[in-house]
Amino acid sequence: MNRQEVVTHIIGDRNISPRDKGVAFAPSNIALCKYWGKRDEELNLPVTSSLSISLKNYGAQTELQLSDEDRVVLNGKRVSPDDSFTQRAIRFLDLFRLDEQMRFTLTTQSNIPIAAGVASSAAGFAALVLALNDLFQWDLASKELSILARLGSGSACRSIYSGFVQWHAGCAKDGMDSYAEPLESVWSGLQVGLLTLSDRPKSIGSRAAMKRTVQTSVFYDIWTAKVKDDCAQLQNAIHQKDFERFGTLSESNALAMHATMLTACPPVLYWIPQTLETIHRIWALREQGVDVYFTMDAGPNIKLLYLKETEQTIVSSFQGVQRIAPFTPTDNTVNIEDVENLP
Ligand code: 2P0
Repeated sequence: MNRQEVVTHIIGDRNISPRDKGVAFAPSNIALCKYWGKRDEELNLPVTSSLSISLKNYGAQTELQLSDEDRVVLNGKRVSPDDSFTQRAIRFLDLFRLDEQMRFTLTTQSNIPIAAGVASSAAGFAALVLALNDLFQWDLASKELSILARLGSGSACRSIYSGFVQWHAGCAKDGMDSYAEPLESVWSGLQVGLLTLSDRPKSIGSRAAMKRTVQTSVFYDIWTAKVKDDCAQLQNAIHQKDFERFGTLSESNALAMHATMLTACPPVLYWIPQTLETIHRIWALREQGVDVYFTMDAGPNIKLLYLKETEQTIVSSFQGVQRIAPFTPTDNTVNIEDVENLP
């Protein structure tokens, strides 16, 4: 199956009657057990399962309307049709047009601290799928929405949900068993701290980097075995609220992912000197008895994991840390002041 066939299979013969506009919010997410490598590039099918935490009210608020031409508006500004973001969004929308004339205006407000290396495509594609569901009144189940979001960007399938989320790798060729589901656990004291160490564009995108890793890293098979183990153990640690275990596993998983990149050919290294300096600072704090761990994605920035009771130490030890409380009750909308205050 290709992407179009998956979409047709899911939408089926639903009574399609677009309303004036579709609106939706989706949170960004950070993987604790990472997705790094695909078994199918067209359908974004992963080699392994992964586990993430959604960032509450940090994400993308999207509005989708039928219009006379395709337009993409991001944080109040029209994005050029040549821009890679616009092209990716329009290619995705191509999968859902009812006829050749159908055009869309896609308006997205994002309050994700993009400079901190939090993937914006995950929240963006998840919000777009939810907005399509609203526009066309498909009334799809979360599992189907998750599969559609995956076709836009792999990690977007996790951004359909809040809280802890597991993406099942699946094994079917058409990917119908590769979707995300929320875990029931709530961990109200858990905090995520975003540390922006560099806002420079990365030398290689994650899509190309993961492909190179799968093809050339001699560690890749070891990585897939480790992920299986880490995902299972992380679920236990979350269930038992064992923070030391949770932090140790998340940190180890992120470091192992970077080890597969280092052993790719040519190697991929996202770290900068400040990355290493910060890791040493985190480890020194732990030596002093402060419960703080980290995770990292395809970039040089660091995401701290800590509990509410440690917050004061975190704030005084890491200047400029952006604090996110994934389980604190808030209303699930984008705070426009945050959008305006983005760097
Ligand atoms: C993750 N990352 O699990 C991992 C960890 C980056 C490091 O998912 O090609 O934007 O659209 O499926 O989802 C980033 O990759 O890649 C990612 P595509 P995606 O969050």
